[in-house]
Amino acid sequence: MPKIIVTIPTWNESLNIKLLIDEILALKNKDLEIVVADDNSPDGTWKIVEEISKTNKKVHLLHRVTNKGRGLAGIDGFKKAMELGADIIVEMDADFSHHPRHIPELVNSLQNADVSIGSRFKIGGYDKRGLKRRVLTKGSNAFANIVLGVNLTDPNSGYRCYKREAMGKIVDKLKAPGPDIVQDVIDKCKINNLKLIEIPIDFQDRERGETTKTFKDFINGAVTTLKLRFSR
Ligand SMILES: Nc1nc2c(ncn2[C@@H]2O[C@H](COP(=O)(O)OP(=O)(O)OP(=O)(O)O)[C@@H](O)[C@H]2O)c(=O)[nH]1
Ligand SMILES: [Mg+2]
Repeated sequence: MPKIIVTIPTWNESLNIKLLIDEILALKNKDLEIVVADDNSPDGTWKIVEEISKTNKKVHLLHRVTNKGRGLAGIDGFKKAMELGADIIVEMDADFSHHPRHIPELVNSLQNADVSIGSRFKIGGYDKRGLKRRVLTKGSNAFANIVLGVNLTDPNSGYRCYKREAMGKIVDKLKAPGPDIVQDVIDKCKINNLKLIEIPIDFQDRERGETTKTFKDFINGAVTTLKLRFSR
């Protein structure tokens, strides 16, 4: 069976991370492992993962102490998964917005694609957040589609699944330090002609822990998207 590695970037997710790891392991896939890429979170998220990893060899901690950032941690998580011999790499958030129950479907859909994306807006999917966040995401999605030349219902979704070969083609080219990593990945997929497929997901707002997302992140995402397009 292919080896699946689920990568999770974390910043202050002490209220979520153990629950999430338990849910992922409850999928009972013996070929599945987890890499948590934590930026030395002040709330001790990394200590929780370190403890779990001592008794469960399927759980790996990437304890980052320099270059904090959602994107940089995500890239390091991908590299670690490649090093560990992943055939398939999943990336997801730690706050249960991305529920682990979608992992099997994302993995199975790679039979017809190089990369699969969990979409909040494909028919059958659902975005349970408030109107303001939905409108911002939809606007940002439309912008990414036009500028990067893709046609996806949710190009900004951070719930994704990659074949090893696909990840091998893009990982060394990724540079975005922050949440703009989602657009960077789409740009590299497009440049490398990777086949993308979308799977509807139920997306819910975080219930525990605090948001790190600011309006500045949305602006920065748009600026990065333009820079990516014009540096092709
Ligand atoms: N390693 C690392 N992870 C981060 C950083 N910032 C955010 N994350 C993680 O990236 C994922 C997405 O971040 P969120 O804060 O949930 O961002 P969001 O989903 O856009 O916004 P909310 O859910 O409203 O908070 C979560 O697992 C965070 O813990 C960071 O600087 N470093
Ligand atoms: Mg979130």
